[in-house]
Order: sequence, then C-alpha cells, then structure tokens
Amino acid sequence: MFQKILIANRGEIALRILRAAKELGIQTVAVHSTADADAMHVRLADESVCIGPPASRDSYLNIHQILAACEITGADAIHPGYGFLSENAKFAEILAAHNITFIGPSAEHIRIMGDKIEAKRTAARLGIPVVPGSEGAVSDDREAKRIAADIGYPVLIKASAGGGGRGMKVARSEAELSEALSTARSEAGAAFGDDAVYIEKYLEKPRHIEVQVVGDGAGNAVHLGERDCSLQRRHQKVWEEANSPALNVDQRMRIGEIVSNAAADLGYSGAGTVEFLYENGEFFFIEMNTRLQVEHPVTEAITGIDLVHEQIRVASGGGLSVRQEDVRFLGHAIECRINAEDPRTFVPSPGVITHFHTPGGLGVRVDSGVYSGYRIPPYYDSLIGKLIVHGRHRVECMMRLRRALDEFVVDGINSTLPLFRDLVGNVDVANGDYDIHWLEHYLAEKP
Ligand code: MV4
Repeated sequence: MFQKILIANRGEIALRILRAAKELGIQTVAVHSTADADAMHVRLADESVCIGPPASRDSYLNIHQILAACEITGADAIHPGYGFLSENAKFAEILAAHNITFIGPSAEHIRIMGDKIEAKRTAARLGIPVVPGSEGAVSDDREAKRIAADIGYPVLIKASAGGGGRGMKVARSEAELSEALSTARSEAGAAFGDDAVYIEKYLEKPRHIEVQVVGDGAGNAVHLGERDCSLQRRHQKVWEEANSPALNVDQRMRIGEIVSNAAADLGYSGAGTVEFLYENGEFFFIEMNTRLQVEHPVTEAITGIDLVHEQIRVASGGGLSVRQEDVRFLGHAIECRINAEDPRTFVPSPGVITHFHTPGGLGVRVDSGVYSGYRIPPYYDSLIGKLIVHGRHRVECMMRLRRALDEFVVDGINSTLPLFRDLVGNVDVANGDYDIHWLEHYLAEKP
C-alpha cells in the first residue's frame, strides 16, 4: 500500500480523496495555488505545498511544480481527481518515469479514450454497441454523403479530439452536409489543433446513461450499475441519479455485463465510465471517461462501495475488494450539483459565503470543501458542493431530497439551490420523464 498520496486537485474532490486516503491509513499531501491557501483540504491534509499562482496552467496543471512537491514530501502516488491532469496521458507517463504511481488507468488507455474515433473503434471491437456512422475519420464530401445516405439523416459531425459537446454540427439533409462538415472541421482544427471529424446518426431525444466500471488491470472488472445524467445545461451536468428511471433490472445487468466484459478484455485498471446515449430501448456508446467522475457518489450510495478506496487498492496492486456477484444495488440516489451561480442565468457568483449550513439525517451526504466565511475564488469552476440523497426507492429519495434542500443554507453569494427546489417539485422530474434536452427547454420556458 502507498505511504503518502499527493492530491493534485482542489475543492470538494480534493477533500473526497483525502477522506479515502485517511481511512486507509495513508498520509496525504495537498497542493494548492495561492488562491486556495484557505481551502478545507489544505487544512486537513498532513502536509501542504503551494505550487503557484491562481491560474490553473501555473499551478494545478503545472507538472514540474507537482513533481517538485512529490520530491519534497516523498509522496509515492498521485490522485488526480477529475479535470486538470486526470486524463493527461503524458502526465501518467512522466509519473511512471519518476516511479510515482498515477492513481488511474494506464497512459495507453487514457490516450485511446481521449481520441474519440479510436475510442469508438475500440468500444466496437470489444462488443459495445456504438452509434451507427463512419468507420473512422471522414476525409471528403463524397465519402460523407455516401455514409450519411447510408445511415439516414439527420447526421452529426463530431471532432475526434472533441468530447464534452465541443465541435459538433448537425446536418438535417444532404444540402446541409457540406457546410456542416467544413465548419466542424475548421472549428476542430482551431480548438484542438486536430481537424479529424467523424459522422454519426443524430439521435434526436436520447437520455445520457453512463455505466461505472472498475478494473484491476489484470483482466478482472466489475460494473457498478449506471447513472442517468440527462439533466444537463450546456454540457454541464446538473442532476444525476442512480439507477436510471428508464431502465429495469434486466437492462441494467445486460449493459453492465457488456461493459465489464469489455473492460476486463482491455485489461483496464481503475475506475472508468462508459457513456451511452439511450433511445427507444437501445444503448449507443459515445465516449469513455478514464477518471473518477463528479457524480460518482450516487453509485457509492446504491452499492455501498467506496470508489476512491477501489482506485487506491487497484493502483497499489491490491486488486478489487468486490466480485460482481457481491455487488448489490440498493434503493435510489440523486445528486444535485450546488454551483456558485445565479440560478436563472448561471453567471458565476464568487465571493464570501457568509453562512453555510448543510443538511443531515438518514440518507443525506454533502461533499463540499466550503465553510461559513470562506471566499470562493473567481479562477476555477463554480461547483461548491454536492448534495447526495439516498432512499429505499425513488419516491422516498425525492421526498428526502425536498427536505434536505429545505435545510440547506448558502448565504452571501448566489447558488443553484433555488433551481433544485423547483426541479424537485416538477412533474416530469418526479416521473423521471426527461431526455438530454429537457432542462434547456424547461429553463427557456420558465416564467
Ligand atoms: C450525440 C447526440 C446525438 N446523437 N451523438 C454531446 C456531448 C458529447 N459527449 C456527445 N454529445 C451528444 N452526442 C449523437 N450521435 C447528442 C449529444 C448531446 C448531448 C449528449 C449527452 C448529454 C447532453 C447532450 C446535449 C446535447 C447534445
């Protein structure tokens, strides 16, 4: 097992990782920018190192500074959290060269999944159902027209280096194809320095359902069910739940088995998420994330499995703590992402939180790095906490969520709490009747 883990992240996820390390008896090192000297995880860590000025590129993305912090403190492993360096294959390689364990999958698997064309090719080879479309990159208009005619309109042009919704263009007919292709290509070239694009059938009203998997890197993997993350705004998830209200037990076990078999075949190590679009009872692979995700606690709530414990165990060579037949799915969980933003315009709202009171009680978890009197710096994402509620079934979970939201106090700044108080009382949300576009429509029509 590791002696000392350096946490290369900030905010609630840094605290989340710190808690797991502490439980396993592992020493912790916090690294932080000058803007985060007052952060909770810095206070709670055994040691802390300031690694630079506020801008992420100079601190949380500064590999040299992070390596230096490792050297100074003698940390033998790094947990990257999400965002920042978590899906940087080069970083994973550099750590390996310095005999520091990257708590995550191999650099090779990170690289494959970072290239969306390669990821899709790999998924298809491993038996995961993918969206109908081009075999790989499309080179010219003629090829694009042939493929589009084959799969039928509407089609979607995606950037291979994209992901997270950047660089996509819809073409609803052959007349729109040529322009969509050239726009997508030039946007991709400008944004990512890689203008490779591919074509998919455009799914009009899917749900976003993702499957959690953990592999031991030695050919064993378990799936931990799915999360429904359809409630999003501008590709930012807002509300996530497990299980998906759209699936039954059979569907869950079938897609889960496909994903765990694929991860096992790949020799995947650590936690990963396979993202699907789900429409008319069918799953279509879109991407795989090779990191711990923001919404992982809903999976922890229904399985009782600590995903960061598993990541640390696997990275240190200790293997998984569970076999598939030991995994039980118990009840229902919902996560609300509490952002320091205006609940209508989503304009960021940094500043001092004058009063912070979190709800408690049975089935209520709050993951947050903020506290009363804390000043939210303006340099980073606006996530200030996550409310995760668990109940024996979805109805109980929703009742408990409404109660927990009533108790939650965030004063001094704007937060997205009022949005969640609206959503928990909405009939479509209550019925689990939503797709990936539902929230944008709801916000556009809200009086
Ligand atoms: C799609 C799609 C419809 N059809 N692919 C957006 C983010 C990226 N991860 C994939 N995305 C989409 N891919 C096909 N073939 C619609 C989206 C999409 C979306 C997906 C998940 C959650 C929210 C979304 C919002 C808009 C578009």
